[in-house]
Amino acid sequence: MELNNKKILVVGLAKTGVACARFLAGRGARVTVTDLRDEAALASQLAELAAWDIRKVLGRHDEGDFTGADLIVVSPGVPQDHPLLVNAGSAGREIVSEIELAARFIDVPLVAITGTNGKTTTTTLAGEIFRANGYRTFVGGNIGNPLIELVESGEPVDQVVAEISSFQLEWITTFRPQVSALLNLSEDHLDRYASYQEYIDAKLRIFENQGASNFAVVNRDDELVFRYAQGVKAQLFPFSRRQELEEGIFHRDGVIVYRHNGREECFPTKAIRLLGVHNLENIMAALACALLSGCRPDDSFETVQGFGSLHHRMEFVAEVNGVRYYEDSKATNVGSVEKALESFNAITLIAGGKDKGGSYSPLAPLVRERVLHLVLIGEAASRMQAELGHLTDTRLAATMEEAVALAAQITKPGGTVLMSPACSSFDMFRDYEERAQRYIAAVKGL
Ligand code: UMA
Ligand code: ADP
Repeated sequence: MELNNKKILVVGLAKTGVACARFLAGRGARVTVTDLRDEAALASQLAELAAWDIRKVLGRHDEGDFTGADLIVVSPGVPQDHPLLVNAGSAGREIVSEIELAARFIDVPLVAITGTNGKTTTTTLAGEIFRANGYRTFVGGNIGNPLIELVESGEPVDQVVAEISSFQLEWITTFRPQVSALLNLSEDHLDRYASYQEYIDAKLRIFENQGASNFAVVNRDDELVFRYAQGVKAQLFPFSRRQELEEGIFHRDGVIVYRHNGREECFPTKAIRLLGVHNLENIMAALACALLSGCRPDDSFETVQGFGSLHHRMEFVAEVNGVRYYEDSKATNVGSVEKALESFNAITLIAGGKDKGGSYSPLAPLVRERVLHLVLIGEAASRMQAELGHLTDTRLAATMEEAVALAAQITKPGGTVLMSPACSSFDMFRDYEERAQRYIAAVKGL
């Protein structure tokens, strides 16, 4: 792809925009970056671009920049139906996402992992497995470091493992992973998509350009995933916790069994440190991606056994007065909270935050069965109260500190206090990490 002297517009100047602008300018493109935030808000991003000759349009977007560009590179946070993008598309401008741009310059095999939940855990684990097998591996994508950073650095690698979000898939045209994995589907990001179907369709694009020489690793137990998987062109490689498979990877009686082309490998799960049934699914998906790519079973499984849980995903914080406190700040949708509730009994659940527009009612059976007290915070509190409040003792709290203090007062010894919000954090916190830190500090202060 020739970039020299091309007129390229980068939309959004956060992590993705900075990395793309730098890469493109380095390849001789005439780059304009534009962001709705102003210069003051973007001081640190601008400092990163100081050495480059890049035009900036900040605090607004100008239509002429869109219609006049040879190529537009869109950050994931910019909605696909933005009128200026729609107009530019109609005017025949080429529009790509950062993963599409990066993939055009990546010539080593790519494993791409998506799904509503478990992406980061599975991507991190798969990356570790490849490394343990001696592959020089770049792990990136939605996990936090754009793939274009790899291309910009020119670092030699043998394998890329990418966490991929629905937003990043919106503007792909040729993005074609050797192995794609779809872990699960449940409602999320309905503040961005007009319907659940639109979100699902974006996710399914991970398989769009794959062919018969590629693999699609899919959750056999997730009805929606498996139904849509029937349409893919890649070779289907299912994983299942519930059923034995002729071709695929499944769990039965404490053993993970991998079957491919008549070969079978068995891995006993006894010594695995990652807890929870959902993590069994993440492990099977990561193993499938690695083994289908040529990793060795023994080194791969050794890595699985040594892998502990990532921060802010059902993490134990402390025991105070006989009550155990857990922190699951990364649970930003209903699907992830379901898994957390399935893991404990006698729960005081602290939930709420920025509402993403989905329904909370899928939580009703578990709330009725396992949640003794529900403490709600944030913008979503009133809607959650309306949908779930009648099922259990429900209270409102103004801050995280107040929520923890209240939970400590009402939870009996032997119980569990779980912060698993089902919402994003941006109404009260900078991000999910700050939300976690505030909860941990409040618990430690008890
Ligand atoms: N903006 C505009 N015009 C608009 C809308 C937004 O100019 O109409 C600007 C915003 O002011 C902002 C920028 O565009 O400055 C948006 O940047 P961004 O949100 O794309 O932020 P990045 O830092 O580039 O982060 C993105 C991903 N963000 C999102 O998908 C929202 C990061 O995923 C990802 O780690 C990073 O690229 C590197 O690939 C975050 C995320 O929340 C962690 N992802 C979602 C999730 O996991 O649920 C999908
Ligand atoms: P993602 O990157 O997709 O957000 P994470 O691995 O960061 O996934 O986990 C996010 C949340 O989802 C955490 O609360 C975690 O406990 C939960 N989770 C992890 N894996 C799964 C899974 N396979 N199914 C449902 N929930 C999961």
